[in-house]
Amino acid sequence: MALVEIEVKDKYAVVTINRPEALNALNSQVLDELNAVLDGIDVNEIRAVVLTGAGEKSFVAGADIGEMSTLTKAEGEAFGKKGNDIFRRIETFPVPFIAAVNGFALGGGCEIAMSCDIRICADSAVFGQPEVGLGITPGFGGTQRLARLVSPGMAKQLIYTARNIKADEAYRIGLVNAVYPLEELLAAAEKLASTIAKNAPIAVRNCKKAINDGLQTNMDEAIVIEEKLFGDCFETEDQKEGMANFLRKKDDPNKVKIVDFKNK
Ligand code: CO8
Repeated sequence: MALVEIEVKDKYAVVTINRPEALNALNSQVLDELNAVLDGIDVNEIRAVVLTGAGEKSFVAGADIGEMSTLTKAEGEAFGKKGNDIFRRIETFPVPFIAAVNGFALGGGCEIAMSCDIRICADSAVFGQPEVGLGITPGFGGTQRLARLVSPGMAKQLIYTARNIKADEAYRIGLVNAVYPLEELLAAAEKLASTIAKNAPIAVRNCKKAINDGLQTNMDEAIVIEEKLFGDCFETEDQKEGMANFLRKKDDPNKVKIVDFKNK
């Protein structure tokens, strides 16, 4: 059985971390399989990805504590880099990722969710960075992404105390965009993915890059990043058809149609 599964749907995919007996904890094999799944995603076919965990209890309960317990300093750093490289791939992947957090999202689980573009969760979800209670720092981007996603003060409080929070608090501090009953979560995530997948893929991709790259720099440089990615959309088939469709609609409302964007 694969530890990471991918199911391709209509222009989007659902990727499932499938190690429920260990609450989907991330060991090296899971990370390698996740990397291979990312290698296999054809962005001409798949325009959004839902990431979730197998079972009803856990999204991802962190990096594998058993595997980490005997690491040397150098091995610890290498393991951190392994996770960071993959999570950074997700963060910069040319299609949006939606984390459907269906339970525990602790340590590396919270961190992989934070590398996704959008997080929604079940009302049973639990988030936290318990690392300092294990004698380590968050090592898959938690110190960086949590401080950027919520406030630095809130990130520091959560990380220093190693306190877990429930879905309602995660929503209140802006860590997730919405909370659903568990049985409705995946459908909600897929609906979001499907909605995104209907829009012009080059434009969506450029929005992701503009937001991500712009947040790393000052406003003067950020608006130049936007200008370039905005300009990059012009002369594409999708831009021409998207705008022509609007203009046809204006002439004759009966001509309204959903544009079948080609990613060209
Ligand atoms: N690693 C390995 N195994 C795990 C993990 C994990 N993170 N979490 C759960 N499991 C396993 C348990 O060992 C258990 O296995 P078994 O049945 O063989 O004993 C099985 O999953 C079920 O777990 P529990 O029996 O503990 O289930 P409970 O419902 O009682 O508790 C909890 C659920 C609260 C989620 C509990 O399992 C728990 O606290 N898990 C650990 C959570 C945690 O601390 N996560 C953070 C890990 S550190 C991390 O992620 C750092 C990331 C950066 C790494 C950088 C590297 C340098």
